[in-house]
Amino acid sequence: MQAEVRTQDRTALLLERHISNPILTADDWPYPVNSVFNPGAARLPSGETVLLCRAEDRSGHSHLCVARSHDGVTDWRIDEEPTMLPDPKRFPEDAWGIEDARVVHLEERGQYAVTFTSLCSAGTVLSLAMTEDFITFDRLGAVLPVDNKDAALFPRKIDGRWAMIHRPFSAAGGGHIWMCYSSDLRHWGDHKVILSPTPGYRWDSSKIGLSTPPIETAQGWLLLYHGVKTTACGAIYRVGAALLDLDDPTKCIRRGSDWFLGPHADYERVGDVGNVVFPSGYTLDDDNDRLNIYYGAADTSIGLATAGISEILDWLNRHG
Ligand code: BMA
Repeated sequence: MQAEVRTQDRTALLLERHISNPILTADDWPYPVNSVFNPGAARLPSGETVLLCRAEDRSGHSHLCVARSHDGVTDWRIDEEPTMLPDPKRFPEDAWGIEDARVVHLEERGQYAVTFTSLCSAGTVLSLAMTEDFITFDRLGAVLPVDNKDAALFPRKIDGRWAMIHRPFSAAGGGHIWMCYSSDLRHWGDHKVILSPTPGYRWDSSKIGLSTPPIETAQGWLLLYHGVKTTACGAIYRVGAALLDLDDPTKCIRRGSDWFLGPHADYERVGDVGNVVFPSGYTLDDDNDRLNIYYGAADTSIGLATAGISEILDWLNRHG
């Protein structure tokens, strides 16, 4: 995929924003929505890119909607109606909407695992659904109770069990990134904190949470995560990286000291929630190195940024 630098900003050295950004907005939708952002992503065996987008309707609640494209940038074919609506009759935790899907291909099962947040008066709940075609979804219900979000599975079992990253809210100090394990995808245990907000008034001091699902590399699991800094004008959401041990991902081998993608372009600075970049999905090019990172921009539209895995690992070596 060809990407071009749109602006020579401070973050463009590692990640290149696509010249067509934002690549998807509410204006592209075939039915009325307020905003589209925070998509899960997958590349199908046919090479087609599928985004499972969060669409917020004019009630203020969100649902998930599929957009497909052959090149992952243009000519999106968007489902004419919401693809996955909240289903509060079967899943009362959906009462206030569903949002922020992360998509992971589980080769062993021939399925995609979709983790997403369900919202209700009790709080935010982690839900899981399985799909093979992004048309029908088999919902497994709530897998972790309130208050939790920003979850994704690992694409393969680790030591014989499925593994998942999640982010419970902590009244004691923002959000920390945790891991847990399951034999059947329904019952999760052995929870352990793997990354915490950095102490001090730094870019990731208020809270952190998973961005895209973990990416397997020869050096370890590459984890992109968002960090939040709270300022007098509200929160700033930026993105950094860490590397987890391949055999035991609860061990962090290296963590970047700085962020490498932050709100800079107008569409990231200004929107329903300004100063937010929120990557939630990626696809990999045929060279097995170039990442296409799809992100929510200012909780309003969808942006695309590309980077080489080798470049991010090299950056981590220098900034870890
Ligand atoms: C987080 C999530 C995201 C959102 C972000 C910025 O807590 O709710 O869905 O994009 O805040 O508003």
